[in-house]
Amino acid sequence: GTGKFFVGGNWKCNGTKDSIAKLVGDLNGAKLEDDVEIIVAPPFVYISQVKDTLTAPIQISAQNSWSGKGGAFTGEISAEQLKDTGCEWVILGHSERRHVIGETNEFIGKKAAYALSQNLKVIACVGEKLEEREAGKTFNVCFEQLKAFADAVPSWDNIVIAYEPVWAIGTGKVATPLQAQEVHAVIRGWMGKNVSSEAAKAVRIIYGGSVNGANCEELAKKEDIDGFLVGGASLKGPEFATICNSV
Ligand code: G2H
Repeated sequence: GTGKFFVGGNWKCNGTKDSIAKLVGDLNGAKLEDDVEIIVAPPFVYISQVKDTLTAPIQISAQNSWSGKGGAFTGEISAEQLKDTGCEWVILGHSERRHVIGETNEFIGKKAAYALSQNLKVIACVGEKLEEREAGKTFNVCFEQLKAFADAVPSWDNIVIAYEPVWAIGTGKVATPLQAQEVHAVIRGWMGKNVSSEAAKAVRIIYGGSVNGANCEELAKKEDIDGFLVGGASLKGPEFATICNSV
């Protein structure tokens, strides 16, 4: 894609006030390259703490958002509230929300459209489960997930696509650079056919799933890998900085 290399730290449901203060301190002290766009996604309750203490050139993302305007939706957080607390991004369609919480393609599409309407940028996650890969369905699963986003959103200008094969998430089993590149190229091809050739060229497609300081450099060399979404390794400041600087 055109645009800067993009690295996201998805902290998931981890951290305490103290551990997050330490992590933010490490990020503030890290040397981060200028030619990379970096975001971190803290749990909702720590977003304000991170916003108030982060001095490094890092934007803040949420890990989820409600599918419409706020109101009587107990336990949900609206896109307006995320903007109000200083978030610029939201991660949607993460496999943990799809497969642990049970969010559907359609619901995720609706969330993406609403987030964009409130000027939040979206990290749109797609990826196949192990049995789907083994059954030769990887591309079709990704296409269905992409189509649900495409059907719902007016434009892909403010979307980064994250390809995260479920079998590689938190397992230590990273996709090989070839495996990741293959799917990224196919996703770009799908964008060309189903959205526009301009969007296909411009969109950044980042890889997620057991990325760490040791495997990031080889992955980053691949033509269609435009960055990373990092879980476990993003909880360690120095290692996350290494990943940010991998290109
Ligand atoms: C994939 C990734 C971050 P991890 O979920 O979104 O997590 O790097 O721990 O596999």
